Amino acid sequence: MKNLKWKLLLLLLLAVFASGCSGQGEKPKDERFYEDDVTSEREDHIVVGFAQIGSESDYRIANSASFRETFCEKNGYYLLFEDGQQKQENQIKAVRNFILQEVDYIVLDPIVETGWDEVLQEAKSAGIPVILSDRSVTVEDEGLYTCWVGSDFEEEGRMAGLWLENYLQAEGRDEEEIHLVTLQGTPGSSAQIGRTAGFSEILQRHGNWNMLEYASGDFTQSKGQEVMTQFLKSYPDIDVVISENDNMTFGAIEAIEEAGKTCGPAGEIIIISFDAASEASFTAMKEGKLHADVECNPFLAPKVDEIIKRLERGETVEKIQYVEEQCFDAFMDLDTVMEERKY
Ligand code: GYE
Repeated sequence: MKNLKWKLLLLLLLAVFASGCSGQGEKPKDERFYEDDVTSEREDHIVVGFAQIGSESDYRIANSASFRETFCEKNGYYLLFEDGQQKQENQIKAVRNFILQEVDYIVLDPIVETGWDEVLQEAKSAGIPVILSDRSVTVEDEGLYTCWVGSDFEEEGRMAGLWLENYLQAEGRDEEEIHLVTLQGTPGSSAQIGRTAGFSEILQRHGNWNMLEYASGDFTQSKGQEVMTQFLKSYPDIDVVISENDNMTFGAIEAIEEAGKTCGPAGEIIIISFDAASEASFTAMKEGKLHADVECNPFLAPKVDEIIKRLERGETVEKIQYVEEQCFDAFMDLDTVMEERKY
């Protein structure tokens, strides 16, 4: 009898011990990956791999800063930041690397829209959600990414076109033959495709608007300056420059001044830009060198953070999430605009 009691007690202890250890043979996902090279700090955080495009513009610098600030350890994240140096192949490598590292989420800012099917399929097969930020992709299966948060680039293009329409009308030039050139962003990028398409919608409404040429300045100041210099050589009678980002605009202004011409409300050529993401854009408007600037909000990381938190709680998220934007111009009280602006 006494013996039986002890045996039962022993069995009970074994059962308790076994249940307390259950699952210990198999380490959680993050631990398996990080056991060699990663400190315990990472284990307690949500690991996010961010495949950034590069550092081609003021927008991009602000966008990277937004990610580094938001996805910090204090906020519960461990951020793996990869700079693609303006090359899609580098971004694809970065995504593959994130998959190998078994990150919890991948955030991708795709330099161009096409060419992502394969690597996104790999992420999907690995069970890693992909959030697109800023630019988007064109893929066969929309299920290859969880959602996209960014700007409505077509709407931005339309805003630029409508601004020009109103301005020319106010100046009494709505019947005049108007010669335009466009400095485009990186060919095939969402920002280039959308802005060109949106502006072209308004362009088509005006038989007297003559678009002389589209050429890419790749969203950089140096190429913007180079292309504008060529435009000025080819066309002596440019009335309007549409420049698909501010850094190309800064280059274009230099090219215009070097050619002995002037632009902005204080000059001859009308110039319209996109981004308004840095003080320099407002300075150009205040100095009368730039007419209008359509805002493109680079502070997307808090939105992505919100999305990840929702996914962590098992909630569903909207597939496309646009940020709100507006158009600024040199005729506004820009000091007040800047003071009241959230960023
Ligand atoms: O306008 C430009 C940057 O994708 C919206 O990329 C972004 C664009 C932005 O280099 O300045």
